[in-house]
Amino acid sequence: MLRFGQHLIKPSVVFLRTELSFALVNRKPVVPGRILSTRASVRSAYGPLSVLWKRGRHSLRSEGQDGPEAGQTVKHVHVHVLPRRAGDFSRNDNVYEELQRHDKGEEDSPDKWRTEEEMAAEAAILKKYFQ
Ligand code: AMW
Repeated sequence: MLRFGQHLIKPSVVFLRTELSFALVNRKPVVPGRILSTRASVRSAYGPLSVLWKRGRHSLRSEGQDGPEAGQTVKHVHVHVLPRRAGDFSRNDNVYEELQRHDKGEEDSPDKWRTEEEMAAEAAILKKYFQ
C-alpha cells in the first residue's frame, strides 16, 4: 500500500512510480483519463501522457490545489492531469464548475467511485506507456 494523504492506495491503481513519488488513476474522474500525480513524478508522468492523449486529439489540463483554502481535499500535494477534447462540456469553462462540485461533499460519496477493478484496468493500460 502507498500513502496518499489520508488514503491508502493499492499498487494496482498506480501506473507510475519513481524514487520519491507515484501517479495513480482517479476513483472519480470528471473526464475520462483524469489522473493524479504526487509532485515529484509530474514531469515523468506528463510526457508519455501528453503523447498518448494528443495522439487521440485531446488537449491536457493540469492543476493543483495546495492547501484547503485552495480546495485541496487529499492531504498530500498532488497535481491533476485532465484530458480535454472538443465538446466534452457544452461550454468549455463549465469544467471549472463541474470540478468544484465533483470532488466535494455529497457528490463524492462511495457509491459514485469507480470499482478497484475499473481503476486497476485503466492503470494497467497506462503502465504500458511508462515501461
Ligand atoms: W484535491 O481536491 O485534494 O486536489 O483532489 C483529490 C482527488 O483525489 C479527487 O479528484 C478524488 O477523486 C481523488 N481521490 C481521493 N481519494 C482517492 C483514492 N483513494 N484513489 C483515487 N483517487 C482518489
